[in-house]
Amino acid sequence: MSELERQIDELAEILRTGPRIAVLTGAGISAESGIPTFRGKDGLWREFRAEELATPQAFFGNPGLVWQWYDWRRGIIGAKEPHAGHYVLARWERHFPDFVLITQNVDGFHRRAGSRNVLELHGNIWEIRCTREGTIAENTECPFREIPPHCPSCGALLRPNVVWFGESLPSETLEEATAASATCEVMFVIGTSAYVQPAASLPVIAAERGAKVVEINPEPTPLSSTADFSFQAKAGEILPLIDERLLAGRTGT
Ligand code: BJW
Repeated sequence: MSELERQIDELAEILRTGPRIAVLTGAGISAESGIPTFRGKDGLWREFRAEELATPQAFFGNPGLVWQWYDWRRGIIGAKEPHAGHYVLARWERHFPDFVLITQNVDGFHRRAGSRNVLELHGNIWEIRCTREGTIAENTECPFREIPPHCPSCGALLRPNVVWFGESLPSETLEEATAASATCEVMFVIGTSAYVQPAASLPVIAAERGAKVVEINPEPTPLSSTADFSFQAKAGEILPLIDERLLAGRTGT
C-alpha cells in the first residue's frame, strides 16, 4: 500500500464515524475547471496588480477597467463547468449530518454542482449591487452591453457584489463560518494559499479547538506543516479518491 493510500484509508476511517465537518475552499478548487487562480503559477495577479483591480479605490478611480476585468472573468466562468471535486463536496453535504461549506470563491461553482448551503465569504460574481441604493440583483448578462453598467432605477454605478481588499466580509456569513470552524471535528482546506484574511484564520481556529485539519493543495502553504493530513495534489484527483474509499466501507475494496 502506498503512503497516499494509507493516508486516505486513515482519513476515510475518521470520516466514517460521521464527524462534524467544515470545508474551506479557495480558487484552487476551480483551477481544474479552467478558472485562473489569483496567486502562483498562471495566477490572475501575475498579469494584473491586485491594488489596481480588487479595491474600492480602484473601482471608483476607474470603474470601466475594473468592470472589463470582471466581464472577462464572468465570460470564462460562464463557459466552464464544475468538476468531480465540486460534486464530491455536494454529495458530502447530503451524506454527513453536520457539514458546512465555506468558500472564498465568487464563481458559484459549488451551487452549480448541487451544494445548497454555501457560505460565500467574498460574495458572488453573478450578483451586482447598486453603489447608491445597495440593492443586490442576480445578473448573468455576459458580455455587458454597457461598461461600466448603471442602475436601471437610480442611474448610479453598479458594482460586482464581491468583497474587495479593505472591505468587510458579510458579517452574518463570517459569523457562521467562524462558528462552524470553531465547532467542527474535521476541517478540509482545499485550494487556497491561506494568505488572505480573515478566511486564512478559519483553519487556525479549527486547529486550536482540536479539529483535524486536512489540506489539499499541490503547493505547500503556511498551513501545510501543521495540517494533520496534507495531500500535495489536485482537488479533482484527491476528493474522488477519498469519496471512493469512504463509500467502499471498512472491509470493502
Ligand atoms: C490547487 C489546485 C488544484 C492550484 N487543487 N489546489 C490581518 C493581517 C494582515 C492583513 C489583513 C488582516 N486582516 C485583513 C487584512 C487585509 C486584507 C488581507 O488579507 N490582505 C492580505 C494581502 C494580507 N483582507 C481584507 O481586506 C479583507 N477584509 C477585511 O478583513 O475586512 C476587515 C478589515 C479591513 C481593513 C483592514 C483590516 C480589517 C477582504 C479580503 C477580500 C479578498 N478579495 C479577493 C477578491 C474577491 C473578488 C474577486 O474574485 O474578484 O478574494 S482577493 C482574492 O484572494 C479573492 C480570493 O477569494 C482570495 C483568496 O485567494 P485564494 O482563494 O487563496 O487563491 P490563491 O490564488 O491565493 O491560491 C490558490 C491556491 O490553489 C494555491 O495555493 C494553489 O497552489 C492552489 N491550487 N491548483 C487544489 N487543482
